[in-house]
Amino acid sequence: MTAQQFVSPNEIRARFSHAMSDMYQKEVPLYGDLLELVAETNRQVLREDAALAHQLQITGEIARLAMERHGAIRVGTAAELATLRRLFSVMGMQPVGYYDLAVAGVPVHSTAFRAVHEDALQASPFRVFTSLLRLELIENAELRELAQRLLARRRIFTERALELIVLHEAQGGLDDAQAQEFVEQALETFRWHSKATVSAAEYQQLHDQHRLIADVVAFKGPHINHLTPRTLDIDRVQQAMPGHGITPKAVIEGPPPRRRPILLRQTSFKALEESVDFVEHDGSATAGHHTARFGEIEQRGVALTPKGRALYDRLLQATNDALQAPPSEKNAERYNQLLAENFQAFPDDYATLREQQLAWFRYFPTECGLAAKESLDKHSSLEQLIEKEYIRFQPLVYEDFLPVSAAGIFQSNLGDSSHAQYNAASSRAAFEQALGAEVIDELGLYRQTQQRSLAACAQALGLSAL
Ligand code: OOG
Ligand code: NI
Repeated sequence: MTAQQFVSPNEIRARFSHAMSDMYQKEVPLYGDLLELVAETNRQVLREDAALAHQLQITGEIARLAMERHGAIRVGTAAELATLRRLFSVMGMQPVGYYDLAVAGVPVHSTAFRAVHEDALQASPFRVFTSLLRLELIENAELRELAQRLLARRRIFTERALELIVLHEAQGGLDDAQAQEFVEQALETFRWHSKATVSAAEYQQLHDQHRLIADVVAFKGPHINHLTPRTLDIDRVQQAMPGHGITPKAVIEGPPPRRRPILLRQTSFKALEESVDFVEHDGSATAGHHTARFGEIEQRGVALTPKGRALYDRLLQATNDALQAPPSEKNAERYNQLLAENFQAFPDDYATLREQQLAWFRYFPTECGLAAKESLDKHSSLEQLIEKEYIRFQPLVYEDFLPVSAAGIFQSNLGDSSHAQYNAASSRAAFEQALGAEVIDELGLYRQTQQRSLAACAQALGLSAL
């Protein structure tokens, strides 16, 4: 088979993302309502804010906005995680970043599977936040063994999905029919199963240890627990949610509202109580409930350099220290006020963010730069070319997640009562061993994208380098 006959990983990812969204819409109808609300709000914002519309046109984000989603799943074993890595690889998704959530009282550590090159992200920005349960954090030995037994027994991938992964690895791609079948088969892993694999009593035991443990261990597979569209104005959607029968959590995670958004802001609506059947040891079924799946929206802003990220982390920490309690409904107003006050120290215009090297940018040659190509001083610096308006810069969008925010999203769906304490050391090496690969450093990816945009400018303007 020649490479020409293979469907590109970008195309498989786009098809999968679409299929996943269709499936989740059927499973959780409220998600469909949320999609409509977000799409309508995005249209309004683009109508009102011509400058933003122009910016998204130049960066290309306008074309991906309507299809942009992230999902989240939780798995229980190293083997499950390692096979997921191979499954996502068929779709051109690689593990980026390490997130330790144990420090925030959630017994998991995570990575995000996503495309890594700006062209691939443009084709389909679909990402999946993927968490591995840290069974070693279950103190009760008996319960830990029960969890291990249950996990060892289950098979979360279909036989055909596994075959197609192997085929992809052997021949270097999938043809159209194989790609189609792969999408259908891969989707099965993420489907919701209302029939649990445990008895009602076992479920209760797992649940009492931590709700998350029951969610991971008591079911056939790692059901997708939310799918998140990207909005251009999260405050507006948050305010409109109750009018559409959707109740959001008390505070928006991440930075405060700004003129120039940075990183990521997120809010979710509470997990739904769903009917499930537990399986008793005599084979009979017991009706019960489980809460797992929820909805979330996000607003993405410019990615930060290590210096910018350090400033962000410091200001967020100062806010939480001043609040002296986890943000909740009770202290939401004060939290928002403290957050806004603290973040006044974070410059809020792109020129300063760039000058102070707090954020990443992409550079583009302008019309007049291209027109002046022949007469350009070949030794011009980037700053001179920007000054002359031969080159302009646009924010490079943040493609990743934030550990404190992710913990807040987990917590809001596990109930505020489950603020556990774990003292275990962060364990990136153990995570990578389970994954069977190292996670990619996201900062390197942003640096490369910025660098490629400079190289493209130099080439377009006939300069040897920039
Ligand atoms: C993942 C929660 C984190 C986000 O967007 O930060 C997350 C989960 O609940 O499994 O999705
Ligand atoms: Ni999420």
